[in-house]
Amino acid sequence: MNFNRKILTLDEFTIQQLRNFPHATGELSSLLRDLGLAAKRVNVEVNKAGLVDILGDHGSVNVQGEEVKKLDIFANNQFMKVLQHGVSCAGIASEELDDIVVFNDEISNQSKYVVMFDPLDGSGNIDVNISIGTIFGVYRRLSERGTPCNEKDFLQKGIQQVAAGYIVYGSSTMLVYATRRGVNGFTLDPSIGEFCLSHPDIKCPPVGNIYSVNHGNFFRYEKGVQEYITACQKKDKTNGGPYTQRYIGSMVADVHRGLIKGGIFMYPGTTDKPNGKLRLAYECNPFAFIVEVAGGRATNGKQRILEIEPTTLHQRVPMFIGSKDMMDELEGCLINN
Ligand code: AHM
Repeated sequence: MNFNRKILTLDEFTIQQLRNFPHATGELSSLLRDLGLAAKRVNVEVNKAGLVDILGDHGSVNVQGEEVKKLDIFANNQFMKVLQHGVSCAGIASEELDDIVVFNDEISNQSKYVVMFDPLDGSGNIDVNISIGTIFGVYRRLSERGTPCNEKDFLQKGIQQVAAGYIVYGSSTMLVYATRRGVNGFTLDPSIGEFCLSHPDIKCPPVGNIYSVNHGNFFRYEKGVQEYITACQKKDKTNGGPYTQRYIGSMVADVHRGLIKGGIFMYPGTTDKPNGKLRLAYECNPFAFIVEVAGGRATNGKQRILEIEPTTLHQRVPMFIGSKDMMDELEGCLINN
């Protein structure tokens, strides 16, 4: 057998990281291993989606008033169960569930972390074979260990995250996660069923040439946003333009591209939906954490995403995220209008 010694799996990597912290308990590594396991299970089903009868509307409507696909439910259950059976998570909140789930058993009550996730973001793209993803944020619980976790543990500012990450189920499947120490990306090698380190120490380029926004809403955006979009279109060769517009409609894929290549992703408020569409807890905060650690920025147009005080589990916020210089230019337009 040809053994490639350069390969470092997700588990090996997180264990190596532990060596930098002599007092670490390994709970975060174990949590990341659990999330990786759930991701592999979901990946198998996503890849089979066109073949089996799991594809299509499940018929029910989630707490956001959106149609739920079967794969959403499958993914939700996989992440929830794997975390419940692990030793590091006291409870979860999910886009698919109205309320938090408190695991409340002997082991879980001793666990250090709670996890918030969107099990399958961009699920409208399942039917047409376009990238979708999972997003997660990990918080140290505020409630006392030994007791069940509670809602306060989940209503922490994004800045309190200890780790955040996403999985993109695309042309290949990748898991990217950040701690305060850095952002690292792992590509799933299907031949061995392991996430292998493929993108060490990701840095978001300070500028890119792609802007990503739903153009159909242009006339419903505030003036400053319109001005920035127009500026992207008007750039010429002297300032790296004109920028290219790309919008997959899967935030995970759109922001992932910006993180790797440089770029900006926007989901602004509109005249009819001033808070936009994206959820603070399990869409915006994890990405804001990852992109900031990588050197980029994320705001709601007025305030850093990570500093927004959450009031409810499923609250929505406008989202602007990406390369630092592009975010600075956007803010210039927002302030002037
Ligand atoms: P979802 O929770 O229904 O999957 O919606 C979230 C997705 C994001 O991934 C994406 O950026 C956005 O919705 C696209 O919305 P729109 O079609 O309004 O542009």
